[in-house]
Amino acid sequence: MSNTEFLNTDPFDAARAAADYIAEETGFDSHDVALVLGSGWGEAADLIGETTATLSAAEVPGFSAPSVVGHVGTIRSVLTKEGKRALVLGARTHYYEGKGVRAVVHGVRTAAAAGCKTLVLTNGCGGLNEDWAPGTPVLISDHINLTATSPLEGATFVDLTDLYSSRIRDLARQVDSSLDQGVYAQFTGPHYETPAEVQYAKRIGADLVGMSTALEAIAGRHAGMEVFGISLVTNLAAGISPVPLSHEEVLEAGHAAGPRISKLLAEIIAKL
Ligand code: 8IG
Repeated sequence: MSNTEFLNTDPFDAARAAADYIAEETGFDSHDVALVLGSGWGEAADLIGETTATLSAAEVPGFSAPSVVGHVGTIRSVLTKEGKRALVLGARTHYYEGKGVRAVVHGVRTAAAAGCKTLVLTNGCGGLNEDWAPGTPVLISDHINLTATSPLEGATFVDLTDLYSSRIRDLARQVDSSLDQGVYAQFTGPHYETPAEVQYAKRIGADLVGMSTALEAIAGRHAGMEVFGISLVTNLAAGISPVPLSHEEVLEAGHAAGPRISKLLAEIIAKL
């Protein structure tokens, strides 16, 4: 069976297989908190603690190498100063890769199977609020799933009230009281929005637009984890800013904000 064919079987069996592999390779049967690092957040793992094992994502059952420049294809086991075990997923599969929703949430399900009780989702995204300069971190308070799909299959009716833990958002604001929060709309991408779509997102209540996170958060809640989401606004969304978007600009904003947001994330995780 090839590495990703695992996902054609039961997705929870696939997650179990991946978690077993991770336990074997890292030497730890259980992890406490999972972190998914999105655009701009790649350096964060270094400040969280000591990396005790680094796996290439492509070697772990059901995972594949990332297809986006700026995304890191590793899975790391990190020991925090507080003695927590963090599983750092540098390799997110995006819906636009066309591998299906099971592949998108495989990392989240693997984290749950590895014992993680907390799921920290980070991303780079577009901002609708002009006060948020590129490089501004924003807490996710809720989401709007515009992908027209779900990671859940069958009659799986999961409540998503307070999906994004208000407890952890409060902890984050203890670290930095200036943190704003907003509603994240997940588009499928990979194209950025048109200005009209950005206006639509604004009218239906979105503050942030991106191509990840919502599907993962749903899978995380379904798996019983406490979910925390934080976005890095790397660009003003199309039409909000007078200049066109570019992936280079996104990488640059992420890079510039890197040290500050990494420290922020490390301090939040220390408080969990
Ligand atoms: I980074 O402006 C990043 N990701 N959909 N729109 C969407 N995704 C993004 C954006 C953006 N910026």
